[in-house]
Formats: sequence, C-alpha cells, structure tokens
Amino acid sequence: MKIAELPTEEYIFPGNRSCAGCGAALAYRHALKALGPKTVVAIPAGCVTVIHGMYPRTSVNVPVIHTAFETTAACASGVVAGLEIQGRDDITVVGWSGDGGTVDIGIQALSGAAERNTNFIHVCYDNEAYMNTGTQRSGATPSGVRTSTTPGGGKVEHKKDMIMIMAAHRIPYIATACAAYPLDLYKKFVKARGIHGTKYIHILCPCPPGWGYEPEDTIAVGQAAVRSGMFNLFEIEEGKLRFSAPSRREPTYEIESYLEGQKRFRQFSGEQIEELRHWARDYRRQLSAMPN
Ligand SMILES: Cc1ncc(C[n+]2csc(CCOP(=O)(O)OP(=O)(O)O)c2C)c(N)n1
Ligand code: SF4
Ligand SMILES: [Mg+2]
Repeated sequence: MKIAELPTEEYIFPGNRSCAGCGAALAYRHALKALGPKTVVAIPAGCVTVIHGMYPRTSVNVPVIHTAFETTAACASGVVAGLEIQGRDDITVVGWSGDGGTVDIGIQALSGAAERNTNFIHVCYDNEAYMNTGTQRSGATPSGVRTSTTPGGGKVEHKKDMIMIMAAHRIPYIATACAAYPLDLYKKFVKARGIHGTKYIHILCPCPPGWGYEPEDTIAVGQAAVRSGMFNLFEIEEGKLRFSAPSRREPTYEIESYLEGQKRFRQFSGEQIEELRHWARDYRRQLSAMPN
C-alpha cells in the first residue's frame, strides 16, 4: 500500500487548532481514515481536546465525547455497554488519550476496561509530557528530559513501560505506532477495528513546541526515534511479539541522531546519552526475548 492509496475521506479538517507539525494531529487523521465514519471517540483533557475546538464548532466529523481526565476508558466502556444493549455491533468505540491521560491519571480506568476485555480501542498518543498545560513531566517522559516540573538535571526515572503493563492484561491486540509512519499506523488501526475485545495502540507523536524542533521536522524526528531504537514498532497478539517492518532490523542505537536538534535534550551530558543508549539496547533485548 502507498500513501496515495489511503482513503481520501477526511475526518479531521484543516484549520483545526493543533500547532503546525503536530504529530498527534497527524496520527489522529490517519487513524480516523482507517476507522471510518462509524466511530465514537472518548477524549479527556489534553491537546486533542483543543484540536477538536469548542462547542458548538468542531474540526472532527465523528461523534466525540469530552470526558474528565481520568475517565477515558470508563466513558468508552459505558458507550460500549450502551451499544451492546442496542444490539449495535457496527460501531467502533475508541478512547484517545495522551500519555498523561493514559500512563498516569487514566491507568486505573484503562486497567479495569482491559480486565473486562471491553470491546474498544484505547490509544495513547504519546508526546512524552503534559503538553497542553505547559510541558510537565509524565510517566512517559524519557529520563534526563528537562520539563517545567523537572528543571536542573531533568527527569530521573526512565519511561514507564505502559505497553508491557497492557500486555500483562493479556488483551487480544497491542501495537505501537509512530505518527511518522502513517501507513504502518493505518494498517494497525484497520486490524484493530476487526478484532473483538480490548485493543491498545501506543503512538509516539513528536511535538514541535514541546520537544523543541522546527514543525517541518516532525517526520524526520519520528523516523530517527525508530531507527535509533528509542522507539520500537511492533504488535503483540496471543502473547507473541512481531516487529513491524520499520523496526525489523536491529536499530542503530546512534541516538545522537535523534537527540540532536531537540531542545529538550540540549543539556544532556555524555553520561546521560550513554544511559539512554543503554536503556534503548536493554529494552530492545527484552522485546527480542519475547515469544515471536
Ligand atoms: C483531574 C485533572 N487534572 C489536571 C487537569 C489539567 N490538565 C488538562 S490537560 C493536561 C495535560 C494532559 O497531558 P496529556 O494527557 O499527556 O495530553 P497532551 O496535553 O500532552 O496532549 C492537564 C494536566 C485536568 N483537566 N483534570
Ligand atoms: S503542543 Fe504538541 S501535541 Fe499539543 S497541539 Fe502542539 S504540537 Fe500537538
Ligand atoms: Mg502528552
């Protein structure tokens, strides 16, 4: 499949309120192309709320419920229950929350929904901080990154492994994706739509103002994350992990190609770079050791 063969229908319109070069908006655009018009989305507070705009106007033409920060998966569960009572099995329910909304404040509702194998797709669009409120650190922020709540030497802890937390719930489908690989992302949403039960898709979404790079570099930054091994693209089904095409080869671990040009890493010492490289290698080793 080529980019030119993606559906021409648009569900998120130009002129929305995302920043130029927003990886989250790009990912949302391609996901909705895959899911189509029979989709209901639950969203919490975050940049994606702003992208939708303020009632009575919206830039998105599928039904969307704005819900409280911690309740995305609970809200989606309610929609699923309502549709089931009505005998509707033709509508895809999606919870679409940021890294703050997923790996921190929304994790309880998400874990409950996954434990019940609720028939929905939960998406974490991961821009690695609380961007909408001014770049505070989240559980998904990489170690060493300086945010408004981790001044000085930056965040001490490594990125929380939300993907393996979800894998421990033994749900039918887990995938990672990146806004810079729209075809890979599109195919994963098409696949998730056809699977019954809880599906979890974790999308790395470069963010020009939050990461400190120029808007036209979003694709290059996302691709550098994948090539260097700072982010891996894969799927987990029935306990088996399969690397997706862009991540099938061993990464280069030349993480400097990723860190350079992003202001959030500007203060990194040589020691911090090595620490992060070590983390990337170690994480890849763990993934490779899983049944495949
Ligand atoms: C209970 C609660 N606490 C805090 C907030 C303030 N708040 C709104 S958006 C946001 C950041 C969301 O971060 P994330 O989920 O990563 O999404 P992003 O903004 O990065 O897209 C915060 C802290 C809120 N709306 N509700
Ligand atoms: S701050 Fe980042 S995630 Fe939020 S709208 Fe702007 S580019 Fe997108
Ligand atoms: Mg975020």
